[in-house]
Amino acid sequence: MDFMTDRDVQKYMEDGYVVLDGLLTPQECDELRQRMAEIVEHMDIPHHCRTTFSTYHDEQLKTQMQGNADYFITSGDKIRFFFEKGAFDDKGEFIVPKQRSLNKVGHALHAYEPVYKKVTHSPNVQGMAKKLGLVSPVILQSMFIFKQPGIGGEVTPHQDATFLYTEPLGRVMGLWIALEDATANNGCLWFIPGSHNSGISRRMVRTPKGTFPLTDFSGREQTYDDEKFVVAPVKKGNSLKWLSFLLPREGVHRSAETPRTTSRHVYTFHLCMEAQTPSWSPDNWLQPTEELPFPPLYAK
Ligand SMILES: O=C(O)CCC(=O)C(=O)O
Repeated sequence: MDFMTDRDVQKYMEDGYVVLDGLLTPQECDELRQRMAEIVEHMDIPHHCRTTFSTYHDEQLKTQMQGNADYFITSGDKIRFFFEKGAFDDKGEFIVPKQRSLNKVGHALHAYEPVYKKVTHSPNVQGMAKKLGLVSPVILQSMFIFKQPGIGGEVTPHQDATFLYTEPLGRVMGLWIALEDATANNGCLWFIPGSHNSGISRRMVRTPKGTFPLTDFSGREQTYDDEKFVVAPVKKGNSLKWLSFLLPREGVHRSAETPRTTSRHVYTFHLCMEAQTPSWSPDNWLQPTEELPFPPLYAK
């Protein structure tokens, strides 16, 4: 039986996203989390690379000025660490346990970490892409997102196509796998069904070589009616698939008064529909490199 049914495909096309049951077993989820715990245990981050991650533009600029400016933009073919705001003191020393300090690890787990590679190329994932008629999809990037208890901001409403732009639009899709139950309380995603039909209004682009900052935004984020967001809880081992111009946001507005009390670990990666990438924008922050051309999904 197909892992993704005709009904799932229809829902995905209509709403721009669909929750799919049973991509991974609980044991497979634990295996990915265990491997990440080992990676974090051994991470060695020079002070100048202690880079916080934020979806707010002014905070991104501040980070580029404070840190190693190209730490983010050159992370597409590496495994790098991005921290929560508030993880370090003024001297760059951890002020929270390092296991609780990370926002995400990215962006090439799918290429260099065997357990992540196996999941990314698994028969279910390949079957899903085939069911959607993708002839030669490639993997663009992958991330482990932590959503730590007690620290960290929310993900503001955004469209992935702002960061991963193609012409025509709609060639990129995300697969987001819950490694723990993702609920309205620990920061599952919310979507506006059908918002993939209204295009994008903002892009993050590389700036000309030799200029600073290294990336900038053109256009501005649309404003959205909060009431229209629909919650998308996902059980451990299940997954969410969405189109790149759909709008995810995290549901709960986090502040010092409302800290998250449990983590919400996910493994997520993005696919582009074709191996030949005439549609892949050279202005995107993420570019294939000699070291790591975008790998084909239909390979082991
Ligand atoms: O998991 C999250 O909090 C954000 C995920 C997301 O927006 C993405 O992967 O593009």
